[in-house]
Parts: sequence; C-alpha cells; structure tokens
Amino acid sequence: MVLLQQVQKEFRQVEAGRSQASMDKVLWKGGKREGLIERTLVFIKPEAVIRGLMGGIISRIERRGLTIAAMKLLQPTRVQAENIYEVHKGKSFYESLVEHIASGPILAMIVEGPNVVSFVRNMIGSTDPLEARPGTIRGDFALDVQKNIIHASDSLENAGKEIPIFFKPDEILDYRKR
Ligand code: RTP
Ligand code: MG
Repeated sequence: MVLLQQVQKEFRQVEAGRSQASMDKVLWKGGKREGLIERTLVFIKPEAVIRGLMGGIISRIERRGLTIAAMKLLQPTRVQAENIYEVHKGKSFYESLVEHIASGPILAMIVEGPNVVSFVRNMIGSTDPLEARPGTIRGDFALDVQKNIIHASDSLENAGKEIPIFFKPDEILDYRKR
C-alpha cells in the first residue's frame, strides 16, 4: 500500500513536470508503473508525398512496433514551417527550407513508444543522405540534403514543442498495439 502511494506520488510528479510538453504518459499494468511512453513528431516531407513514398514509410514505422497516435495530411502554412524549423533561423538554408516545407503536402504523425525519439532518429538516418546508411529511410530514398524525405524531432523537449504545431490534444488517440 505504501509502495502504491509512493508510485502514485511519483506519477503525479512526472505528470506535473512534463505536462507542458504533453508528450509522455505513464503506462500502468496491474497497479504498477511499467514505464514512460514517449511521443515524437514525424512528418513525411513534400517531395516524398509527391513521389508516393508515404505507404512504404508508414509501413516501416508500423513494422518496427511503434504506435501511430495521430496522423494528418496537410499543406503547412509558412508560420507552421517557420515554427518547426525555428532553431535554424539565421542559417544559410533556413529560408529555402521553410519555403520548401510550406510548398506542398506533408504527412504529419505523432509516433509513440519507449525511447521513440532515439528509435525514429536511428530509423531515418543522417541528415545528409550521402552519409545516411542503407536501411535507413534517408539512406534508401534520398539524394538531396534539403529534400531528405522525413523529419523527426531530435529530443523529447523539441517533440513537446513541435507536436502542438500540427495537433490539438483531442486529435491524439490513446490505444495500445497488440
Ligand atoms: P529534420 O529536422 O528535418 O528532422 O532534419 P535533421 O534533424 O536531420 O537536420 P537539421 O539539422 O535539423 O536540419 C533540418 C533540415 O534542414 C535541411 N538542411 N539543409 N546544408 C543544408 O543545405 C541543409 N542542412 C539541413 C534538411 O532538410 C534538414 O532535414
Ligand atoms: Mg532537426
């Protein structure tokens, strides 16, 4: 009983500490905390949607065992594109990157699972397709550093900032894969 209270207290602390990001939740099983589930923002970039690569990329995410908690096909506004790539403001590639991302359809997703940020970053491969290993999404589908097929948040903190750019809380579904 004392242990349960301790765990519940810890749960509330974790929830409070992370609520600003609304990206984590605690998985419970039989009254015990099983672990933190992390969420990340992924989007398939316009060049990949236009090339018909959506299905193949979604399939890789599903096959890996990760959960897709939300998904939306949209053309980002300039402001959404600027917000996603805000950290790069001032860099030489920023303007053309923002222009490119806002130029066509993207498929935005919230992907969920333990250590999901690291898993997805490993699956997408290096930023420059020249350095991306075969077997990674960029290593298999991309040639161009700007048109490198897919975006994924690079930290939980950034996932927490990026998710609300495309999704409202009531658009995120809560279910477990079997
Ligand atoms: P992303 O944010 O799209 O997931 O990509 P990333 O973390 O692997 O790379 P990042 O450094 O965050 O760069 C964001 C995007 O900017 C474009 N880029 N162009 N030298 C260049 O021309 C250059 N460097 C980066 C890419 O589209 C990259 O994904
Ligand atoms: Mg990045």
